[in-house]
Amino acid sequence: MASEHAGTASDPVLEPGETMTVVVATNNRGKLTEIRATLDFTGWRFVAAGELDGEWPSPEEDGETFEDNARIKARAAFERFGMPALADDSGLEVDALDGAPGVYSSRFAGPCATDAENNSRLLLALADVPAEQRTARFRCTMVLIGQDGRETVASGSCEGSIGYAAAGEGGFGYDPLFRPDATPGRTMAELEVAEKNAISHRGAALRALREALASG
Ligand code: ITT
Repeated sequence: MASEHAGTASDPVLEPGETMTVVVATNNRGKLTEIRATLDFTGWRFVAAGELDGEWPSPEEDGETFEDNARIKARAAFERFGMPALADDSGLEVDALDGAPGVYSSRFAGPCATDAENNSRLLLALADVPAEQRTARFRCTMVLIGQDGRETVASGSCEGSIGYAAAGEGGFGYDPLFRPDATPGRTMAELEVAEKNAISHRGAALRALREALASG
């Protein structure tokens, strides 16, 4: 199952009928779809940085943790657009690979690797690893910077294992290879967006973020 925790809350909760526009500092359409599909953010409008500024020149993600990198992206968008900004940094940790690819998940097969190339590299790296040792988890950390510049940080994870072949057309990234413990017999790519959000690292982080804002 997904697990979640949140850092310090900083932003006010919206009054009924109010709308808040939040720029999402991502070029990843899959992330944006999942963030927009979450039902926990009534009154929030999520706009991709690229929708405000053509190609969003994502800053260099040279942090050592998901939180470092989420903060780098959120700060860059907050400073560029002067409005509340949300960033998601996420990745896959494979136990048999000592936690790799981790923060390097999007570039596991090289700097401009496609999802298909990353998945091939992962299958190759695990070629000799038996089923019971193919445990893994997705992690996601969200950093939200409010209009006043203060941060709220929230994280989530999702336990599962890596299969032997891709299955499913949904989601993005490693979803066709990732078999969540919560959905036996199906990969993450075989779930509808709402099903994925209900069990995923990103869904968990979004719920934790919402709770942190509501209790702050
Ligand atoms: P932005 O930085 O523009 O948001 P990105 O794809 O480069 O997009 P990250 O640096 O956070 O984002 O890298 C996340 C990578 O981890 C992503 O490209 C996938 O390879 C993997 N990943 C994260 N969440 C995933 C998910 O829900 N399903 C499958 N793969 C995921």
